[in-house]
Amino acid sequence: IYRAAIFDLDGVLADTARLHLKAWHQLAQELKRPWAEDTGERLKGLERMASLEVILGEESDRFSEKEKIDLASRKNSYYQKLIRSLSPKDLLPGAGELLAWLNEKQIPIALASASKNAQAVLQALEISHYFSTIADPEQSAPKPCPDIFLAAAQGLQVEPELCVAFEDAAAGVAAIKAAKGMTAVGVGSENSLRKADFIVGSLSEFVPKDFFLSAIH
Ligand code: B16
Ligand code: MG
Repeated sequence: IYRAAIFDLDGVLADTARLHLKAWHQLAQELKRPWAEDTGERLKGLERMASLEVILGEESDRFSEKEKIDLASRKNSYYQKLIRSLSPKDLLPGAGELLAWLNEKQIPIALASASKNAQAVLQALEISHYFSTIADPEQSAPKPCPDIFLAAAQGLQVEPELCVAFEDAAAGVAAIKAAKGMTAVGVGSENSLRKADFIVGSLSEFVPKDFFLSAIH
């Protein structure tokens, strides 16, 4: 029985993975980089500079650090333009219902997203008020390091082994599994999420009353 929930954002709560992908694709085209079929899967959950390395591939060495920072911020400007059109209808299936259920049962909720745009996305989706704490990705080593999930648990003041965390990316599941006994729920296609303790196709398949002890008795 668990006492708190920790969520990844892109690909778990919000249908933004496709927007990240679109922005990277635009940059890749401008750089005339080839676009492999599995690029989307490989980019999931990676922080911005690590994602850029995936896009640059073997041409990475041809760019200076300064040029890479400029390329990453160019991608970010494309992404920020895309997220301006987000609204509550871009919540993924079951996300709004699960957050509302947890909130009603007074089970604390944290965010553990690698995205520096997370606050803007939460606001656009109108779900900011559900979160007791938002772990700061700038203060944590990137996933698959467990840091951001541990920071989220600490922010909630709940032991990691009493937290369930939700992830759509292999790197994120690895981060949860390294977080001192935290339980991982993989959201999405089984293949990339095999290391999770539980796997659901979407959050609408997750049955919260089987996992959480309500703070209200
Ligand atoms: P930003 P998550 C991750 O968010 C995304 O999955 C990943 O595609 C993105 O590159 C990363 O955030 C950084 O985002 O460029 O906005 O800082 O899945 O950890 O919620
Ligand atoms: Mg994600």
